[in-house]
Amino acid sequence: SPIDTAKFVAAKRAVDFVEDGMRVGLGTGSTAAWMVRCLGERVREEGLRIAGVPTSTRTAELARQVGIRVISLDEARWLDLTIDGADEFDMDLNLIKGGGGAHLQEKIVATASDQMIVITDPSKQVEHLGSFPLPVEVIPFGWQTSKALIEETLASLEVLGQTSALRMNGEAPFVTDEGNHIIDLYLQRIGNPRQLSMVLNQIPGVVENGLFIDICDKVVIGHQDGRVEVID
Ligand code: DER
Repeated sequence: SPIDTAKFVAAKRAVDFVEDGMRVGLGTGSTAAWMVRCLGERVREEGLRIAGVPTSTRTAELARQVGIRVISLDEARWLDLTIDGADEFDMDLNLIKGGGGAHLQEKIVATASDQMIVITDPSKQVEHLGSFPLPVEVIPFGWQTSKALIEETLASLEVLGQTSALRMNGEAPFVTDEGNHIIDLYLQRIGNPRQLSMVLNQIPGVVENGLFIDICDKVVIGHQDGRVEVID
């Protein structure tokens, strides 16, 4: 499909930045899955010697399937490069991530990397973050209280929307790789993402939010006609 072509060309371009001997953070989502497949091809065909640190169990499984040596973040300690997708990016290269429910490990791995490259298609580019619901990971204990505290906090911040919802997986609450829940915030437009990210993470029960501020170094945009743009 055209959108798959856009994701594929972005993923393939990003894999060109991977050098022999690197420790690479492997993102989660459909665009990141194309990246893992392209990286596996380079390992098999060029004998590229890299170690991959996955950001979810499903990425770990795919990486092993395509022949990438998978190690834990604790074994790697620091990474040379992380390549991951995003749900939105603005012109400051700030992101909303977490659409796939993996933003906690993704943010830890991206922060432990010398460089983060985000692979996207044009639908992810926005003037202001916030049209995509902002994921906030909360521990299961007292999650309804956490949700209420989050909404109370929103009233005092520069956001247009004030509603939130527990993310479901069918009839049951969605559960992350760490066994936590996700509250999606419908903010419409985030005026001050840096402030919002800090305030959210101060709320008891909140583990991490999906705003990536000053973490992304380069955005690769794939187009369905095969063109690729790199913004940094
Ligand atoms: O959950 C995530 O953070 C994913 O990276 C998401 O932001 C992008 O997923 P996609 O590549 O399937 O659109």
